[in-house]
Amino acid sequence: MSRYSRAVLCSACIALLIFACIAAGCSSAQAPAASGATFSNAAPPTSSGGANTILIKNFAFDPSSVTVKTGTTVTWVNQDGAPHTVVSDAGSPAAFTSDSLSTGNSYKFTFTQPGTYTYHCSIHPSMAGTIVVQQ
Ligand SMILES: [Cu+2]
Repeated sequence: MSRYSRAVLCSACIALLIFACIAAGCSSAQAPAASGATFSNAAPPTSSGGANTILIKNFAFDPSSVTVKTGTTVTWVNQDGAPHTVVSDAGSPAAFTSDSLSTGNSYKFTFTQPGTYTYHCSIHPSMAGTIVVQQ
């Protein structure tokens, strides 16, 4: 009888210990999870359309004309369901050609020479845009 009650007591102790361990483990595991959330919040907004971001949507570049300073990196983000490209026209001061951008993909080009750059989508020639790079 005493052996039985001792066994019950022990298993109760073990259960308490396990519970305490889980509780302690949970609280210590919460610290890195919280810092991870902060890290993911720090990700740059790619789809909100910043000053140097051109959205590709509805088979058009939006905005179609952008003026930036020399040295600016312009980012194109494809928000269409269809793939698009960003290809400089023949007369542009510098040449750039993106890969085919599927939905959500982006392309960056840094403009190091002043001038007027016209570009188009090689898949849909009616899609055209202009980047004016000022000194
Ligand atoms: Cu296109």
